[in-house]
Amino acid sequence: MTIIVAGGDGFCGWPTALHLSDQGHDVVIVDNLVRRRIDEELGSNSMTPILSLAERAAAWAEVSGKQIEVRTGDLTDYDFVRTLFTDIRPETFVHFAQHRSAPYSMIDREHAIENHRNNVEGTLNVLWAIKDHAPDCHLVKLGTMGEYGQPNIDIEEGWIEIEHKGRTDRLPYPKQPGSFYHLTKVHDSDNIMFACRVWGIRATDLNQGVVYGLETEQTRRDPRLVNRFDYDAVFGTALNRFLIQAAIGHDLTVYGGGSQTRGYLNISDTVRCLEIACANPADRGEFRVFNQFTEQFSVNQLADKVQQVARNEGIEVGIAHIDNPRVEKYDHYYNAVNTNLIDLGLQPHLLTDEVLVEILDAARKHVDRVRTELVMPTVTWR
Ligand code: NAD
Ligand code: USQ
Repeated sequence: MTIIVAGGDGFCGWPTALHLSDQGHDVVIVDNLVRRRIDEELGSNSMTPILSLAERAAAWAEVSGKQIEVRTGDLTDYDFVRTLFTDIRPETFVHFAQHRSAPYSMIDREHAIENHRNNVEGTLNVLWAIKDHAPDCHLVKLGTMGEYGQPNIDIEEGWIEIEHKGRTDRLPYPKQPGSFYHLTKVHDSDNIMFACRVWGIRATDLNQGVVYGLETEQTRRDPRLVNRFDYDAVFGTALNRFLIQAAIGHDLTVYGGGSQTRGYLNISDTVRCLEIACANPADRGEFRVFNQFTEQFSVNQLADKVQQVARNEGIEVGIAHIDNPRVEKYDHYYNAVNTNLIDLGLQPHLLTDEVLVEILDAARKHVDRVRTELVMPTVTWR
């Protein structure tokens, strides 16, 4: 299959591109490298030293004997997107290429608008290019579990049967996202659903939970293939941040009460979920939603696990309950369905102590690269 992986220089996109290439697909990475520029804007860096995208792709060719073509360009530039589709004629378009940080979208008005412009406009360009130039192409789009918020009922996979005044319908599940970033994903889902209904496009919306981990089977093959590893308060995510904090001897930064519960998954499962979605395309006109996470944890549970595993490794680390920079629910009900990917063959890598130790060990190798002033949050929701 010819697959474009847009956002293929990022944390999820790079290992996914390698995994799909390893499976024998013809993979083309598309990325405008904005994430590397945002690192410069924030004075931040990946904890692991990552090569340039061209050097990474060359290293993969050397290690695997397989070529990944790289195209540098911006999904908000329609001429670029149209040319991609007319040149490459992809059978699948995997879309990771967005600004993905909730705190980044909450910095100020300019960042909120840029977040919406980048994410919503990029997806609209892809939809129009599919309609006009590759109508059979399967769009595999990364959404987020955060689209749903934390309702006081079970979270279904995209749709819910509603009975109202004696009539019933299967309707899109209500959305209550927690940041302007998460809102961009809601707008994308609506736009994609509309395009499927009106133009007959085939699409899968992967509502992914928080991803943890660093390496996958392919990135482990050579140090030059290492994945990026974010630890700062803007792009770093909960569990990875806690493991890195343990490695550098920083108290674990639990925001507020710590009972906030989310769905989580290992990066090794992300790449497998993408493989499954690509191999089992949606039908023409079908807008399909998969909830892509494997386990649910509260922030307190994650902090306790990390503290315990660090202790077993000889590291004493405290847990700090700091003022929550965000506005979010505590002690809420959370029970989300995630059966679609499992039914298609996903075998989850669960969060065992061994998994935690591997990530902790990786973090311990690079402690000298951490800029400690980036660890505490500075962006607030209020
Ligand atoms: P990332 O920031 O590491 O990677 C995103 C990549 O997209 C970057 O390389 C960036 O340069 C590129 N990009 C952004 N805008 C672009 C544009 N307009 N044109 C071309 N390239 C562009 O993020 P990630 O963690 O790999 O996340 C990938 C996707 O998965 C995002 O859509 C994100 O919302 C979603 N997701 C991530 C997580 C997570 O925990 N990391 C969880 C759920 C969903
Ligand atoms: N949290 C802490 N301490 C920290 C960091 C986070 O307590 O140091 C808490 C947050 O308050 C929140 C939870 O951990 O309750 C998750 O926060 P996060 O930063 O790990 O994740 P989030 O902002 O939701 O965003 C990440 C990715 C985003 C993706 C989302 C999936 O950056 O791209 O969409 O996870 S989900 O959460 O399912 O929406």
